[in-house]
Amino acid sequence: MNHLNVEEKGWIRYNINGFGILKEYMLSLSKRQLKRFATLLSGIVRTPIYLVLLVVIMYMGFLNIYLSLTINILPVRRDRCTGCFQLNFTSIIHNGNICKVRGDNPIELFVIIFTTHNNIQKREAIRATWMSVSKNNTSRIRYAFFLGLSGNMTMNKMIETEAAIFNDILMEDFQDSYLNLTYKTLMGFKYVAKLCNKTKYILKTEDNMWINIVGLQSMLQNVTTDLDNAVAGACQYNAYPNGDKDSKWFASYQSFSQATYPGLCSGTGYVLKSHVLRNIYEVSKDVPLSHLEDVYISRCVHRLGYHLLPFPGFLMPVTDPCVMKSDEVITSHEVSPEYLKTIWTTTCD
Ligand SMILES: *[C@@H]1O[C@H](CO)[C@@H](O)[C@H](O)[C@H]1NC(C)=O
Ligand SMILES: *[C@@H]1O[C@H](CO)[C@@H](O)[C@H](O)[C@H]1NC(C)=O
Ligand SMILES: *[C@@H]1O[C@H](CO)[C@@H](O)[C@H](O)[C@H]1NC(C)=O
Ligand SMILES: *[C@@H]1O[C@H](CO)[C@@H](O)[C@H](O)[C@H]1NC(C)=O
Ligand SMILES: *[C@@H]1O[C@H](CO)[C@@H](O)[C@H](O)[C@H]1NC(C)=O
Ligand SMILES: *[C@@H]1O[C@H](CO)[C@@H](O)[C@H](O)[C@H]1NC(C)=O
Ligand SMILES: CC(=O)N[C@H]1CO[C@H](CO)[C@@H](O)[C@@H]1O
Repeated sequence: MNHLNVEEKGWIRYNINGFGILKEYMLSLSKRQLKRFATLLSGIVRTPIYLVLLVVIMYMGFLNIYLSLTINILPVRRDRCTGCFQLNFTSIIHNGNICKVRGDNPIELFVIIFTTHNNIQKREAIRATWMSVSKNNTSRIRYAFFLGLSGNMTMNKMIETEAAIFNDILMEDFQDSYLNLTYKTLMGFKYVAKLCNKTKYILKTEDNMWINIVGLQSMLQNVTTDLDNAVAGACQYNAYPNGDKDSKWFASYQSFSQATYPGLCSGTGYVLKSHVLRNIYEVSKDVPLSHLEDVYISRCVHRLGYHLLPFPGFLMPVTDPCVMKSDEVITSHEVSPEYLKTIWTTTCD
């Protein structure tokens, strides 16, 4: 499967170095544009304009400014494709009952929680605190933990045992790893689209989060129609691809060819309506893989003509338990299992 669906593209890289600044720019051109650029350049070389250019360059040399150009051709990722990204992983732990409702009582919120094998205490704390409102998946709020396979069969067995006790874990047969998070996202979206399609809202989050469900419900009352064509959360419009090879968020120019991402909503917590999720799931087949799941979702959102809706309260710093339970905080990142319990048991006025 060629999920990246690459095509060849030309790159012009130019550096400006002077006045103590070093700037590097990359310009992406299709092969045809590159050819035209080359023709233009050779045209210039044959005319007196070339002299002018030379003078400019010399002048800059005098001022200690260097300009350098490199041109190369690299394979880059296409923005769209037809049916190139159809995941067909198999379910190892399945549970079609989580969203079963008695009578005509629709589910208000389904929470997709990313987890991984070792995070037993995190799952335990979430069940005991903010997700206890699901009343073991019988209330109008439901949830499931999502993960892939570990290379360690003992760990997979432990998850199966845990899943048999709590009935709240789903596992598919892709390798569970950071670079496979987009698979996990689409696994969650598929579950909701296929087996939880009567849900009004969906929150996608992770197992190291504090989620203020009461605050979230208050927010959802405030933004109900805004969410008809949007995904809301800790969203930003301008995010730059991380060029640092040692970073967890590194994205090579090949995997992402524009200078900026089309914005993104942090994968630590975003909300959307059921039909928006379903449409993202459907369009994902035509959007080549990006291993950064929040970037991937943003691409699908843009492809559908939807937008990102930044909302206050998402991804707030960890603070006083009573602030964590107020409307000021909807999600908070890297909250320990112990602190989740502290927040949960603190009584506030
Ligand atoms: C999944 O799809 C790939 C190609 O897209 C195919 O080669 C493979 O056999 C499929 N696997 C299953 C389990 O259907
Ligand atoms: C939920 O299920 C767990 C284990 O199955 C049980 O210990 C707990 O009491 C149940 N909670 C509710 C609210 O039913
Ligand atoms: C597999 O996981 C188990 C349980 O966490 C651990 O005790 C064991 O050392 C692991 N084995 C390997 C080869 O990593
Ligand atoms: C992602 O999952 C696939 C399917 O299990 C596996 O082949 C691949 O090696 C995984 N990639 C990473 C980076 O873990
Ligand atoms: C909606 O979910 C039910 C199971 O809850 C499933 O039988 C049905 O096929 C789903 N509908 C769609 C359009 O996926
Ligand atoms: C929703 O709106 C009400 C009334 O304006 C406000 O008091 C409340 O804090 C808002 N909720 C959130 C989560 O922003
Ligand atoms: C924790 C827990 O008990 N979860 C419930 C989730 O939903 C299933 C339905 O599949 C119930 O059987 C579980 O009890």
